[in-house]
Amino acid sequence: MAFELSKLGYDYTALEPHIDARTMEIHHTKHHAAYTSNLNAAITGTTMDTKTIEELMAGISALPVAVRNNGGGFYNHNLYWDVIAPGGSPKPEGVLLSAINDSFGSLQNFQEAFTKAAVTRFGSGWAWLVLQNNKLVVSSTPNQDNPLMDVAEVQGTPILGIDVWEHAYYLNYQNRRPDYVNAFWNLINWDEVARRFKG
Ligand code: MN3
Repeated sequence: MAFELSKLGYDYTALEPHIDARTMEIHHTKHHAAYTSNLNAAITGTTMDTKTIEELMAGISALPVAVRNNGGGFYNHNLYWDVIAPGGSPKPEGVLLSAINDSFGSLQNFQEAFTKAAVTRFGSGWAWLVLQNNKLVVSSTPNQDNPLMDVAEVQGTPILGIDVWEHAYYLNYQNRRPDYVNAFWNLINWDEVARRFKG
């Protein structure tokens, strides 16, 4: 079963000025497309071919590094495109907001923790909001790892993620990763984060 490159629910221009159209187009049609095709190349003709992406992630320690890197890249970008949207959506509410308050004390505390994780992740990687045993935690992972992987320091279900590879922001922000992370708050699709929280 070949994995397919997802279609975005918005145009490449739609996230401007926070994320520019050229970055979006290259990120989706080059980077994400390459992870997808390289993942398919790594699993085709093997017993991995029948697994879901979540099943592959859960057993990643026993799988080839190409599946870790490209399967992670496939999964992570699918999540990333879904948890951002033009104009974002209103702040979290309901059970998600309650869970954020319970776990971090306040929405502001969570935002500070997530921003810190994103800004301080050394080199390429991701920062996450993770559902772990009915609690929310912030983590970060190197490269294309994610919290679904059995090798992750913090394991659980990612419900929000930010790509901090330079390819996600360099054309617009150059070395200014903190500016990109700050802009990300304007784009978060809290409805989608809440949907993932409820599972
Ligand atoms: Mn990326």
